[in-house]
Amino acid sequence: MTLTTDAAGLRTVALQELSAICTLAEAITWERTYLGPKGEVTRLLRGLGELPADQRPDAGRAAQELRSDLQQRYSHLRAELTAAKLQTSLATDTVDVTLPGRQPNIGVDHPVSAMIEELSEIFALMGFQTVFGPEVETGHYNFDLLNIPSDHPARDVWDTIFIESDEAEILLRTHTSPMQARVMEATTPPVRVIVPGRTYRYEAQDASHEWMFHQLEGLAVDETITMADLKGVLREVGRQLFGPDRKVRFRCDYFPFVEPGVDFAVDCAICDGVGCRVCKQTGWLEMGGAGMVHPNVLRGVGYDPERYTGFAFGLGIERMIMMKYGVNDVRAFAVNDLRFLSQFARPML
Ligand code: 2NL
Repeated sequence: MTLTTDAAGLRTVALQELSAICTLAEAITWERTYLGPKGEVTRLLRGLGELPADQRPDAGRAAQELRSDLQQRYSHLRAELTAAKLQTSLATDTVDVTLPGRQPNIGVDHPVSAMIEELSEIFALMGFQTVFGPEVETGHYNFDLLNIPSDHPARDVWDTIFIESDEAEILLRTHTSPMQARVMEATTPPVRVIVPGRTYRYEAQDASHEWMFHQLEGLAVDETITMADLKGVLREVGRQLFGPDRKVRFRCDYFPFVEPGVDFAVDCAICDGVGCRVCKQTGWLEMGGAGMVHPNVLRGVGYDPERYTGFAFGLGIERMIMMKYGVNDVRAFAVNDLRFLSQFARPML
């Protein structure tokens, strides 16, 4: 068998195989088998040197022709298969650009944050600034300036969480009033602020008691502030929060930092004051306490009680949410269970 026949035989086999190829992968394998460095055509070309000299020119020409012919056919087929593959993916891997996108889960405010935000907006419209203060306080700001003497039961270790210290009396604030005392010390009236934030009590926990909860206290001091301002502001808050038809009730109460003192309640929006589970059949929901700032408190921060008067109030944030949405266990706020928290999702503004 001469090398020319060898070239012809190789062509027949190679072309036969080539005609059966349907995929790019098959084409690449074919190219390696015949045209690659260890391929059949390459082997044929290398064998030329061993032929008798008179046969070399013809055999060489035949082998070169075979190589360039196969190379041409290969690149042609390869281009065809590449184009076909693109056509297939264009037809099947379609993207419908008119479909709505997937909604990313961006989360929602914690109900406590949302309630603080809602109250801040209500008070801002009445001229109150929102300020925040330290959670670690001194007995001076948390008690002394608020007219709570050293023998007052609220100062008892059973109510206050103290921080060990050799110097001053350091504690976790039991209300946000100390920050209001700080604001008064630093400002000349008129003063109109609210202070929302965490407060702490050494307390056994149950459905209505937590050792940490959020309070919002407010304060207005000026030359002509009266009880009528207190009632007007808190009545407006009750209605903004629970609806324009609500009634707000004031009754006498005692707090050492005010005189006179009151508690205030809104008639239950769930039963319209008739009595239900949420208002415990009373028809009223207790919102918090308030009163005219005690002259001792005004004097303590350097204000002249003959010239200035003020009102102050305090309410519990978790309590307010529980009343508004009918939550029956305050402990739910600290658990971070998404089944609870996601119920308070508000549409984004
Ligand atoms: C309640 C009662 C109250 C105040 C807080 C206050 C603050 C200053 C001066 C005078 Cl700086 N008073 N705050 C007054 C009355 C009641 O809170 O039941 N809170 C949840």
